[in-house]
Amino acid sequence: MGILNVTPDSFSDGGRHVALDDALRRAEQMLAEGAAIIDVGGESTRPGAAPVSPRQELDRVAPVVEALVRELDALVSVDTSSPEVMRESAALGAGMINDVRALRRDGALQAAAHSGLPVCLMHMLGEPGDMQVAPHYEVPVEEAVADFLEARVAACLAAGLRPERLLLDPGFGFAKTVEHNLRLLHRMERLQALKLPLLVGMSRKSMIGKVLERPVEERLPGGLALAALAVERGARILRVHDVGPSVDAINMTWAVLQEGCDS
Ligand code: 7PJ
Repeated sequence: MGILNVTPDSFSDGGRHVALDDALRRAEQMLAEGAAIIDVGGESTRPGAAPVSPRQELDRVAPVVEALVRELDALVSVDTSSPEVMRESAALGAGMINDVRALRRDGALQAAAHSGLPVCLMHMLGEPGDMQVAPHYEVPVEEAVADFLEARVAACLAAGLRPERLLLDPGFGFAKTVEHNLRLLHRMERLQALKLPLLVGMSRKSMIGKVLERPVEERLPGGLALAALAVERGARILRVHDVGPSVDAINMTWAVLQEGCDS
């Protein structure tokens, strides 16, 4: 899954993909490098980011979703928590909803259920504005994440979403210290007990910056190591900025994991 930010303030490619043409070209490149899904986001969820209105978000996202579907026939995921954006994107041909708030906003469960689209449910506590203030869990972080996601799956099923349409994401970097993130990845097999496909996003995140002391533009090698470990621990979709190198890391990891499988 290649990341296409259409926010003016996304932290690692801030403002560069606001123009529709740029967005299309960037998506085309990610598809050529092996992305299967393009994740379009119009709300910055980086720590401390200011909230945007659904109208603002829709103005940023809708033209990009429409163009990606029409011109590139791409499988488009929409990174949104807003029911309005979910509804409009589904009407424009989006193929997936990616919600960092796991459909907790008013009306989101209903909008997602009505869309008929697959949905990725991500773990986060609080809101982007305050989530990194002092993340704290009463139980081991992997248990807290598993319990949260299990409850969200139950809410989805009660709202009429089918289990085949759900994916889960531990939410690396969302209301988590670097220690939480490392532990969560190390113990990600715990989430396989929920028996749903796992999606993870660690590309260029501050957990890499903190461990390696690297600025955002020097985090690719660290990110590839995390990608390999995530695949080994059950991740089946990786949300990344650097598609080509990630595809190689994933395919190499997969070749090792498949060794002996058909003998
Ligand atoms: C994630 C996301 C993630 C999912 C962002 C960033 C922050 N969606 N949207 N998982 N992160 N599913 O890319 O650094 O980890 S925005």
